[in-house]
Amino acid sequence: MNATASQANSLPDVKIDKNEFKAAVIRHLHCTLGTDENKANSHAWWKATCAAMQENVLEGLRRTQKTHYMNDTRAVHYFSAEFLMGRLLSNNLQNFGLYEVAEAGLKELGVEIADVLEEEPDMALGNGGLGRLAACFIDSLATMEIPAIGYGIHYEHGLFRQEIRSGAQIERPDSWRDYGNPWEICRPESTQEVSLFGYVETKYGENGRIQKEWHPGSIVKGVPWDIPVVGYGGKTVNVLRLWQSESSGYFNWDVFNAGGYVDAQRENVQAETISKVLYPNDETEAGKELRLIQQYFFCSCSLKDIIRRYKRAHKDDWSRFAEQVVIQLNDTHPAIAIPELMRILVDRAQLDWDTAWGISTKVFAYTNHTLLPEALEKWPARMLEKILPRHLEIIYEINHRFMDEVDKKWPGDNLMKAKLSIIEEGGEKMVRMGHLSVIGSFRVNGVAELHSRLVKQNLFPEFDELWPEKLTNVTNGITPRRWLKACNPALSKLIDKKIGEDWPINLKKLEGLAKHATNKTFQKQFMQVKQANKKMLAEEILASTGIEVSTDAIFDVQIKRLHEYKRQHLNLLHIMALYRRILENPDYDMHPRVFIFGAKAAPAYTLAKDIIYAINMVANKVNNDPRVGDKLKVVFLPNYRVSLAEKMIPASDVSEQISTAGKEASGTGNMKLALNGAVTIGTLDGANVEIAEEVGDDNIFIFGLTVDEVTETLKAGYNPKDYYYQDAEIKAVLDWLETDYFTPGKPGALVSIKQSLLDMGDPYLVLADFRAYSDAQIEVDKAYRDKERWAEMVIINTAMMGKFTSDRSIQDYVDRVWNLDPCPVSRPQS
Ligand code: 7GP
Repeated sequence: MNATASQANSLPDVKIDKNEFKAAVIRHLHCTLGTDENKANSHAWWKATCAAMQENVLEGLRRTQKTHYMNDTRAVHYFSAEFLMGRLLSNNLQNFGLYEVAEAGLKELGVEIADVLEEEPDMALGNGGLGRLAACFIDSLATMEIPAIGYGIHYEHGLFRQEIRSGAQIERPDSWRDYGNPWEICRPESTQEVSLFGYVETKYGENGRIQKEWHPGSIVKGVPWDIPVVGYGGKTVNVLRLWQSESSGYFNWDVFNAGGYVDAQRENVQAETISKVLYPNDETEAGKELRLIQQYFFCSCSLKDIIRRYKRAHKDDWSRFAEQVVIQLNDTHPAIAIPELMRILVDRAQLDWDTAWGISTKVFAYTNHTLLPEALEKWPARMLEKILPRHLEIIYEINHRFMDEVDKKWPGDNLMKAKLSIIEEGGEKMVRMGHLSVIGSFRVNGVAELHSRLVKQNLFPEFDELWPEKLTNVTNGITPRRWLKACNPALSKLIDKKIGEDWPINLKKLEGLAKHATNKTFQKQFMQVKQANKKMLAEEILASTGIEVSTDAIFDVQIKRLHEYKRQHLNLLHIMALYRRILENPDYDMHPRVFIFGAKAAPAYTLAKDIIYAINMVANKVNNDPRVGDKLKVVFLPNYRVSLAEKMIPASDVSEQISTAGKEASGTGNMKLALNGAVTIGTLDGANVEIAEEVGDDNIFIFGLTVDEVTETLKAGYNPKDYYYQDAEIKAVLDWLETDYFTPGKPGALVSIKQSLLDMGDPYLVLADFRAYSDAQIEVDKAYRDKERWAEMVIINTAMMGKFTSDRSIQDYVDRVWNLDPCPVSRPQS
């Protein structure tokens, strides 16, 4: 069955009226929280409202699980080390169609729903794009009524909270569940045990077969917490299952007997550290033992959970396993699941290797999210040998057999073997998790057309030659429920009136807005919504930074993790250039603009932190310079996170997507901003290319070197100093960084940025693209000043984003990777 067909009748249909809702909230205020209406603060109202909602959620969950069990359906299992969920209350209300009911009900109780929603801490169990994509995908899976389960880690602390002190980033621990989280349910009955360390014994079985037995050095427990995932319409409620580590009480007797009492205890403490914190790295490999243990921990728990469920229906008959189970690996972080499944099938279930491999390679599919070499995971073989000795043996066996295959295709070609081997030789022996993932999966995808082409051409060309069908593309998407309907209620209502209410599950319908793009009345209505959203953001900016901004200015937004390849510093250099132009010519002709940033830097990424510092120092100077007035403002909003994105995106006029071509795999913020009527200024990178195709060249500002030009420029021996000496403005701006103009009394405090661009070779071609960027910004300025032209561009952007719903991405996975059917869950007749 086609998944979209089943969506047709999945508009919200839960029938609860205002009075029932109020009664449920009051009941929970009294009976769950032990307080009452007179005493309750916003936090208590939030918890009571969640508890009232959770009644519907859990009923939906029960019914969904029963339906899936009865139908013994094939299901997709989304393995991801990150799920960046954000807040759930508003989303769950929206998806059940109860938002207005709750709003009105709470109002009658004397409570503003906005205050209640603000109480919820973000579930920030992810770093950036990869984690948020996983969250959008499980929303779509539930909405499309596809049997699916997300598997990950129940981090005690999610991504750090960012504070800005004297301009610099400070990391504070995140504690999203300090006072309990109302959505999650602990399932101790489904606890799993995970083995670590130890050694492997080789034995001979009865049939003379070699048997391997892993004697682990320690065992930890994995306790699952379930977060219900409510689909739009409230019919299917899937589960996100997150594993928390606990000590198993298993005692390391060897260590103890040898007198190592403290060491033996330490292992118990270590057990609990496994799920303690999320690694705050984005696009960087974190080569740490604990990280490998985290990865193995959640993969092992999840596989055992899947197998337990499978065996309930199929006992020891493994022949149907690959028909029932597909596992999507969200990047290589869960790649260790491949040898783990092989271990279970070969060592435990006693299948022969070929049968086991036949099953395993029909189960796994892998998504690649980056081409950056520093993000391609590799583990020292030595580390694997210590932590997972049996898995290393299995990886060697997989590799050995694969090398035979390579030899058949390229006989005697040892260079080719070295290139394709899972094991990287030379220095310290390393296990390449990307190669393992490609070899162990039946399908591999990139996340945008351009990126997938580069995966084929540059990253895995020989694999593509060996298995021409394996590498493919699935362009990313975003859930329009959270990223338009819930975060931009005013625009959503305007769209409802114009084209009907079912666009959240059929986003292509937005195209119906295009024919009104030149209609004056509609333009006015659309821009009034934008203006109102800008006013709300201006208040937020004032409250959190003390900076006053005019809503008549262009709100120009760059929100994403801080990384050199994303080039926030290109944006910054251009801001400095504008500042200089204004100082040199007080009549410099430009429409007032507010440049707004949101970004976290990995704590160990010094240059990224320096860029945050520089943005804040420049902001400080510019915002307080009377010669500038309202013409130019710079704002860095601290602690960028999902809930802040939900406030910034609806209020944005310009979307900065300015990565070096070939570096941003896709981007998803670009889609969210365009969907909410921001116009993109961007390079031909990632999904920008596809956004440009959808909106047309007149409705986007494309600039800069293309992928091919980047390659040529570097090949020709790129010298950033040529740009420095030839472009007086570039020189002046870079030299400015060396003075103490922005950092009084601290000359040189911003010099690392200049050094990275001049002395370190400007690896991301900031200077090469500067002039083109600056020229494109002049075009943006011109376009904005023509109110009608701008309104038309804005409407066309919203209208043409249909392709980028995550429902379309999921449909692509369903059709071309997972091959499964939706399983409709019907509501009881009331
Ligand atoms: C990101 C990519 O940088 C971004 O372009 C893409 O839209 C997103 O994944 C979703 O596919 N990658 C990460 O967040 C990341 O950590 C390292 O990649 C593996």
